[in-house]
Amino acid sequence: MKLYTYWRSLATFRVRIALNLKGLSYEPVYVDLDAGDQRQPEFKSVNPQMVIPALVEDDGNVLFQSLAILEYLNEIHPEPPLLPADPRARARVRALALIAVADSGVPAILLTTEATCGTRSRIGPPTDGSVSRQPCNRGASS
Ligand SMILES: N[C@@H](CCC(=O)N[C@@H](CS)C(=O)NCC(=O)O)C(=O)O
Repeated sequence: MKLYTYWRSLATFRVRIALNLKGLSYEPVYVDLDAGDQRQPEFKSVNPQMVIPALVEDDGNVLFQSLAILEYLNEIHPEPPLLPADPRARARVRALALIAVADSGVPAILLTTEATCGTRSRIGPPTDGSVSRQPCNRGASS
């Protein structure tokens, strides 16, 4: 298997964790997001969505979207399981996963930051158009 990956990709990190938990070996293929390699034809032919992760099986089958990859890996390699046995616990794990995968835009980051840092006033869309690299100013008051 080949995993298209990059060091700062949280979505790919999820897949790497699952592969490692299940003891599955893979060949990493690095896609330099900072250089824009995800938009090059070589990678676009692997995943037209131009995002990582992409997991390519030995027969050439391409999997994409981290949660779909996790579910697939869990189905073909059930041990150790990625989900708990209890249905309510499974729902909770799925909900937490969906926060990360589906709701990780600015509003979710603001709410998460408020919950963990006690304030949301130190984070928000910068007014100068830049990207904030300061996710949490723990303990700071507004
Ligand atoms: N929902 C997707 C998110 C994939 C995604 O956004 N990947 C980022 C890296 S974490 C990416 O490749 N970004 C490329 C870009 O922004 O051009 C998943 O969970 O797989």
